[in-house]
Amino acid sequence: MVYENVLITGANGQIGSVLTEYLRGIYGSDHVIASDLKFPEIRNGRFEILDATNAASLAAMVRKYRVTQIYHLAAILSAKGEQNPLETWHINMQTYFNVLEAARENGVKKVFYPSSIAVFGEHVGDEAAQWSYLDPATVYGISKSAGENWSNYYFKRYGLDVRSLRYPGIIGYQSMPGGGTTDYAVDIYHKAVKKEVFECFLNSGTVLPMIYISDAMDATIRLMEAPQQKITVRTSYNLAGMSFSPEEIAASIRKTIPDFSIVYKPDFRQKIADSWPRQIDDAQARNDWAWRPAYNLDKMTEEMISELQKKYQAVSKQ
Ligand code: NAD
Ligand code: AKB
Repeated sequence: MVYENVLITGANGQIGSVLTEYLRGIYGSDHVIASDLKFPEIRNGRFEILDATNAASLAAMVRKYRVTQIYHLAAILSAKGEQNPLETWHINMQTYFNVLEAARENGVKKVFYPSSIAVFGEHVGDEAAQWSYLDPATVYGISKSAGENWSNYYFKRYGLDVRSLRYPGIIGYQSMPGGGTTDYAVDIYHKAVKKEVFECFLNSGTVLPMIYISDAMDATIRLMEAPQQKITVRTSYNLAGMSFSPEEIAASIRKTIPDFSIVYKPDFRQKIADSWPRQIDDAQARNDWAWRPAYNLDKMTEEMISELQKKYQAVSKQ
């Protein structure tokens, strides 16, 4: 049997804390090495402190564990990134160069690179096609679109099997988001379940592309397990789950929590949201590796509320 050894950077984050468990379920706990800048609150399996801006440490980690796949999640997201653009560029690009080089020099078979709907900008219109023009408005989006091109370059020049998705805003109950423009769509469920008024940093009608965490995990695994010949996009695949506005998610929540209340106080993140498309055309992903989302807004809302209610009840019993 051929074993895979998987290294995850930025594993403590919103996606990493969930993806790590998915990958451990597939490859076995001993074969998945989670890493981040510090230890997580709860440690279930192998974990290493790793600052991915440090090329030597990253390469040493790849050699130490004979890594065959890297999931590179470490990054600074859209809203937080605007607070320090040059530092964000440095972190997002240097970590990715270090991953690509460590992979190339040490025989890593596959690399996963998470891109974002943030690669699109004001000229994309309402719906982003797979090959729409990329004119991102944030340093985060600029770094992601540069990263997509580097992925394609390493594939074409060195044959490195880099695969990538343009995730929409990810919504899940397991973890909290870390500084993006779509974060409101997670926070809103926590406030609803805690019976608090939700103050939304976007206008009521701002429609953005989003995806439920289970669908995001499914798409990631499907992409990474697809046969090489099925992968026709080496920059990054468009990926769609659902699209909705704050007033639509609030209405969906009220079907279960009728007295839920929301107020709108848009801040600097409104401008970022306004630069992103409302819809994503993901036909290429559907055709190439049979991607289909399983969740719509109401189905996601039901699961989010029920899981968060269980979580908060368990905490209150402690
Ligand atoms: P997050 O902010 O929750 O987590 C990022 C993690 O990276 C954090 O735990 C942080 O400590 C770590 N990190 C930062 N700098 C690091 C460094 N120098 N070395 C090692 N680790 C470092 O982000 P997330 O939501 O989990 O996103 C993961 C990836 O997916 C990112 O690349 C992000 O751009 C991408 N993505 C996320 C979303 C989303 O909605 N969550 C959407 C599109 C793309
Ligand atoms: C963000 O809002 O920055 C992220 C993303 C869509 O990339 N959630």
